[in-house]
Amino acid sequence: MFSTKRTIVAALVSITLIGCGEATTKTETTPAAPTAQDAQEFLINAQNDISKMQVPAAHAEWSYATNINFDTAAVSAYFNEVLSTKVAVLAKEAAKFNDVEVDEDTRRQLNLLKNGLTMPPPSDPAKAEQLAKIGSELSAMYGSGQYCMEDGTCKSLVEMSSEMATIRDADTLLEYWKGWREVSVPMKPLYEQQVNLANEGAAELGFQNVSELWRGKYDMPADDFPKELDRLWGQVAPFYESLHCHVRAKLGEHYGEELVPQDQPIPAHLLGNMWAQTWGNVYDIVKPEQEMSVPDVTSSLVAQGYDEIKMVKQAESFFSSLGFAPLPDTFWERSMFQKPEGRDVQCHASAWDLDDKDDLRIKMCIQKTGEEFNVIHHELGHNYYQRAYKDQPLLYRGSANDGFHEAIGDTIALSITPKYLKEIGLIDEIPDASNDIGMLMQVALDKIAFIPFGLMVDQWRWKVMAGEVSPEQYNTLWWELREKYQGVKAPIDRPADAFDPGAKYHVPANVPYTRYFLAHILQFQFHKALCDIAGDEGPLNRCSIYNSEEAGTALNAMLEMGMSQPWQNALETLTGSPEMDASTIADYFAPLKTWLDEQNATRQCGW
Ligand code: X8Z
Ligand code: ZN
Repeated sequence: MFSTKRTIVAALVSITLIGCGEATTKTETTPAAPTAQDAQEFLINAQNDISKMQVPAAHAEWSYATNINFDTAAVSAYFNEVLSTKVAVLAKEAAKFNDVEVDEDTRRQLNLLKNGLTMPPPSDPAKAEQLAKIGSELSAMYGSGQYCMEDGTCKSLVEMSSEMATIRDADTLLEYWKGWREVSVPMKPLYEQQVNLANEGAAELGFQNVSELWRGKYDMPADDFPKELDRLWGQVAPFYESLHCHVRAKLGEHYGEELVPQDQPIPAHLLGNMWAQTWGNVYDIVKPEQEMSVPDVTSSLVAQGYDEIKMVKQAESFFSSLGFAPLPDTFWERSMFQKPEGRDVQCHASAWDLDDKDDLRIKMCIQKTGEEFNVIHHELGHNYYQRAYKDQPLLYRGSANDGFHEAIGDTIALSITPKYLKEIGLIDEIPDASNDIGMLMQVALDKIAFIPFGLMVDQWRWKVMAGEVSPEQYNTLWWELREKYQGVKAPIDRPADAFDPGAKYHVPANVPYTRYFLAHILQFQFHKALCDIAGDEGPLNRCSIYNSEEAGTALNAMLEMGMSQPWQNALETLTGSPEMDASTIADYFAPLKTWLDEQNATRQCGW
């Protein structure tokens, strides 16, 4: 749908929702007692209006994200304002048909129009302008952010992130951790204003606040959705706690228990990632003592001279092996694969569909690592999804729910198994089953460690948007949730003016985050379903669907539905069940869970 399409995917979020062009007179002449036919005509006109302006808006946004400066900021803020204002007007008009008896499709499209915006602008033009400007300012603060050290040298987020993956000196890690969080201090007053403005816009659309709007996009009542998340988290939490327990113990051995007390949350700077959201980079510290052969994709990529383009071509060829058409020439001409010299760009990876036809692109500052090889698959998953639903009506051009969009490329990346790596010549030998604990550990450090982070970000935002927490408490609440869900703590006392949520891209960029939590559950369900279809009877962690056109066809059948039906139907189409379910995760990692429980037998777990 228009709102999600460039949002997530393009990760532009706020602008994405920008919607449409010239006002039509048709909608204004709708008779006093509207009919079902009026509703259909209204939807046709609304979608035409939106699609007309979406393309130039997307170009403006692309120009901004790949070249952050005063002028590109002004143009993208302008389009954001105009389009989101138009969508808000149409969303209000859609309410006229609330009591009209219409068919299922019409009702679904009206509803999608009503709740499509992410940060709805108030109808007061000055306030709408203000909201758009704040959005682009926050985004620039993040994209051009850097940390300058005492000796005057400055480091970008990409540089610090890449160093934090391998640095094992706690002082340097702390310096970078702290340094990056200086970028978000000035965001706080803007963020506060933005919450108030978007809440005003949401109220005009009939929502209590932005929290209710965001929670209401999942084909179930907004208040039931958090319960669904609790249920899923309940399925994973015991496994997460086992992993946490082992990782904390090993970090304690490495850094000393004074730095890593064994009855407290883990200090957030020691996990190999700027936000402690994935832990795969500390595999060397937490790996099993018994020697395990685990493919080191980073070394193989480097040894074989892969450059950025070759990494993307390799990812494309996986999709081709499933029967997906190759990416268009324009993808290679127009994408941004590397950080350009001499200008600020938004390095956070994103995938774009600029015209709903075939102008697909990715924007990344690719690092030559196994981690980034996965991110490339993630981004291409968005592009193939976008292409699959491009012929749906505009309001259905989106994923079944936003977690689906985030899950597709990750699902493919779960098929980057030793068998596949050998097939494409990245490794010589497939390690035997005695190495599985090591390999499962490597995957769990990224996928399982992420899950509570994926959950807590919007637990924070929902409370903020609902006004349940005052701005003075924003940062305190952030750390309460980090401790509660992740068992991770700030390594040092946070200053009163800190705004640590702003140091995570999706907060200043207003990209909802629950989608990634859902994606981490869904991708295992998708992987299992596709492995079954591909006829792979081995253990799930060794299954690769590479070269299975049957799996590709089944996947495509779900992708091309877009959001034309409730996500439960889309899920059922691929997996046979309409329920999100984390029990596949338990199956996938079962041997690791047993191993962790043995390791933890004499440890005091929890925090
Ligand atoms: O933002 C992303 C993608 C773009 S949609 C790179 N991800 C989340 C993050 O980086 O925080 C993927 C996993 C979680
Ligand atoms: Zn994504």
